Amino acid sequence: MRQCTLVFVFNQKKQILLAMKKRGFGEGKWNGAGGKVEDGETIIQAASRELAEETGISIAPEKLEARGVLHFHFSSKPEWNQDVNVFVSHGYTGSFEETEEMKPEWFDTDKIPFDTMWEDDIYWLPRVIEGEKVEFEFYFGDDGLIEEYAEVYGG
Ligand code: 6OG
Repeated sequence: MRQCTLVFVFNQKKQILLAMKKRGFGEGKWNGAGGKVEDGETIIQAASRELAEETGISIAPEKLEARGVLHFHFSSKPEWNQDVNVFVSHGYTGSFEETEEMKPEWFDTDKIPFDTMWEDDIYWLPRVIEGEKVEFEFYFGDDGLIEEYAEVYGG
């Protein structure tokens, strides 16, 4: 399965950095920063690179904490199928900026805009924020909504 990354940064006020995706897959949704792992890089190197490209924030790969994997299946668009490797970071260097691809913003963790995010996020993001590691399978139907999902234990 294609490997992708997704990074959530927290600041000293315990706010979470989300970015509005301005184009491409997931356009119009708030999400962490991330993208596809390229040939010749590790998953964690890709996570660090995508975060810098999309938000201007630098976090060394070794400072990213792995928080699990989400397996996404799209029945009518198998080319979208992907494993999304989730990371968090407490603290960062540099300042974030709006880029061509994303508009980043801090949110209080009790005010996360789940209604303008991917439908799956409500199942796992609160647990990642609480410090857990998660693994889920999500199956999306033709209408772009979740048809079925399951938690993977002991993964
Ligand atoms: P690019 O195509 O921009 O990488 N992604 C998802 N994130 C959430 N929260 N839910 C989903 O449910 C997702 N599917 C993909 C992974 C796509 C970015 O979008 C994330 C990548 O960070 C279906 O290179």
